Amino acid sequence: MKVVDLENIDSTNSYAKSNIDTLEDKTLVFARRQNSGRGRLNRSWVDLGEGNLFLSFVLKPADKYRKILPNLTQYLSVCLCKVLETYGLKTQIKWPNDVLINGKKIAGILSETVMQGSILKGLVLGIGVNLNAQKYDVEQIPDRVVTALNIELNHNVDLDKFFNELTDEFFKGYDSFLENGFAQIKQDYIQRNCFIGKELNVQVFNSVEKGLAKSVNDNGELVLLNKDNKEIVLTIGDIL
Ligand code: BT5
Repeated sequence: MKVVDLENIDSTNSYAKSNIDTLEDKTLVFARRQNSGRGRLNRSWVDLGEGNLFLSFVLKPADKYRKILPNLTQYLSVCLCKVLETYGLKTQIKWPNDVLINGKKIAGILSETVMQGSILKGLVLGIGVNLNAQKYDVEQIPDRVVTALNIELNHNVDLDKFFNELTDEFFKGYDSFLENGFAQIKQDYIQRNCFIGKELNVQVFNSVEKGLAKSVNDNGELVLLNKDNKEIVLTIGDIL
């Protein structure tokens, strides 16, 4: 496992994508500061100062594993929960991969594939975790109620230690996850969920699907029951 350790970069995901040809499988692109972090759908990821985690995993799995690649964000969310729990916190997962503490967002995950025609050149799995932030700064983030690990614990957190804990947890089960897919983590995922049994509105591209969250199936998809008791199976979306 190689680490590219950057002082300051626009986005670790952008760096990894631009350098995908020269970066080996399982390289970690890590930056101390990130000035144009990206979320999904052109949203941005705010750098809350020194001591926060900005990391991208560069993964080049064999083509036969292609169908489980979308589940890697869910795998990473479970790994993150396990690490956060070692700090004595209770974690929750909001489908597909939001990790919450006391209902507040502490991390974000962005998965991007790099293709050349129909050939998969690699997958860039980026994660930002708020480890050391000021209360005032997290309150400035729009649209979401946000927290940071130091705020929950009332003391600062060692970034390098957390980096090692998260990457160790990730690679401990990564090879077997490629073989087993979502089934490997289904139980760990479901036991932390905060949405099953609730009436949800889920934004899927330009429409909103409404229904009772029934389950997450073996492919990691969200199963809703609509008002006619019909099942709607969602592969992607944002719970509103
Ligand atoms: C995400 O997008 O949550 C994925 C964020 C991924 C960030 C990492 S950092 C390393 C790597 N390099 C990158 O450039 N990106 C990845 P999304 O679900 O679209 O959520 C974005 C929303 O989260 C924003 O619109 C804000 O409401 C909120 N947000 C922004 N910064 C935040 C922060 N530091 N902590 C918590 N929430 C934040």
